[in-house]
Amino acid sequence: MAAHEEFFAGIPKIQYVPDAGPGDVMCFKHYNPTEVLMGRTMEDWLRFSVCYWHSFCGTGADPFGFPTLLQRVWNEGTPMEAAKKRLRAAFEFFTKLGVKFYTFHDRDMSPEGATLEESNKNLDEITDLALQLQTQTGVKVLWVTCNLFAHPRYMNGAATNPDCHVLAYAGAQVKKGLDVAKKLGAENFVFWGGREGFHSILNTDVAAELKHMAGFFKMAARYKEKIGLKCQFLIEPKPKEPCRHQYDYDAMSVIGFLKHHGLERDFKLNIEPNHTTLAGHSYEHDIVVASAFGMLGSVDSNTGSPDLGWDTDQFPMDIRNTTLVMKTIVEQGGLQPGGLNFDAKVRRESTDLEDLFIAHIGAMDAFARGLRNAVHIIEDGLITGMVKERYSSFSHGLGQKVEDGSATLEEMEAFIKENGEPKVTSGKQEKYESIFNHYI
Ligand code: XLS
Ligand code: NI
Ligand code: NI
Repeated sequence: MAAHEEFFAGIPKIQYVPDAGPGDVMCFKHYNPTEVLMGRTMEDWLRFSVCYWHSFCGTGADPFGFPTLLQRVWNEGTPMEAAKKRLRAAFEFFTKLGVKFYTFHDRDMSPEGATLEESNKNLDEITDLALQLQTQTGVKVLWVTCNLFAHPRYMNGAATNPDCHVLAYAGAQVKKGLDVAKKLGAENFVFWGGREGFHSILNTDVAAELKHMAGFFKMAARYKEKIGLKCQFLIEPKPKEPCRHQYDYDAMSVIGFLKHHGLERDFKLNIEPNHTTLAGHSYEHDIVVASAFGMLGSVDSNTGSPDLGWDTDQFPMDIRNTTLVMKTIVEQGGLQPGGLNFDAKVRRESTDLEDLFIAHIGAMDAFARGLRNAVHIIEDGLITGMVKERYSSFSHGLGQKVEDGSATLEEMEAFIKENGEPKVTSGKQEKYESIFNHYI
């Protein structure tokens, strides 16, 4: 292979150095990929993935200011030249970081052309290179998604657009996206409904839009079947931004939508905690809810600043949060074929190239610690035992009949006549919190 420009010169492959000091931020102090915990390697439990759009297309520009991340030389040149440089830079980064998966939108991998045919041709050319780099490095696609929100044609939505012409464009784009997923062996395919929602109820037919969206997903499921694409479909809930109201509000809304339209066998959920907190829930809430329904497919591991109130996509560094997330993931037996995708960007003030490494390493270590803590909690069994005991009245007698759905209101009445008033039982929240803190 011809020698290519090195984008992260001076940065070697990141190593696991457990006894490194507090100031050593260019090594893993907790993430030890080959270490086995509860019968599986850390690498397998965590399935880390780097996202293409923030880490390789982001410039640091925001609605108030110009680009700040000026060291991103891979953004230079014609759009197609930049697309190739960016891909090479990205694979150098994945390899040095030791991450085995990446995620991308069709339009951040290659530029949109003047026509659909031209956009598809660009995508063919760039994904040829992606396939070659995947083969060389062993890095795989965790998921692909189509950008159905940035182009002006999608300003009123894609699958929920009031104009079928726009919906058709989105369909054509998704068809190609699924072909690309097959070509690159993507393990999942994500639908994030960027502009599927509304700003004013006055100009919106909610029932029609939801029906069209369900129909759109059915077309995608049929095409996936037709081309023999094996990946898992995922929907990523988000409550607001860019629309005032987004249809995929949170995990529960999406699960209700999927079940209502008979789509629950075709889809799982990709949960992004920064979206969960925007919906007014706690960080781990939708991870737990999705998992409770057997619908947790993957995680966009990031965090927000609830004090700012928008999708800030920061790297997840909070050990309490990562512990709660990993507890749910381990309890459900892992995330595969999903993973932990860093849908996160360095702050626009974090302008050094090495900050991209520091951010990912810090977040990977935060998740490795979360995993260790979660395994510790689960193996000790103290909290699990207490929760089990709390629900023990459902394991026999009347409780068991409620559990299996055979109980009647007449039996409830007879039970109360015989047993009278229930005794109050402490919820013991502080005890649980105190025990949880012991593991952090
Ligand atoms: C935006 C979403 C987006 C999806 C992919 O808020 O998080 O980045 O993950 O389109
Ligand atoms: Ni996301
Ligand atoms: Ni997001």
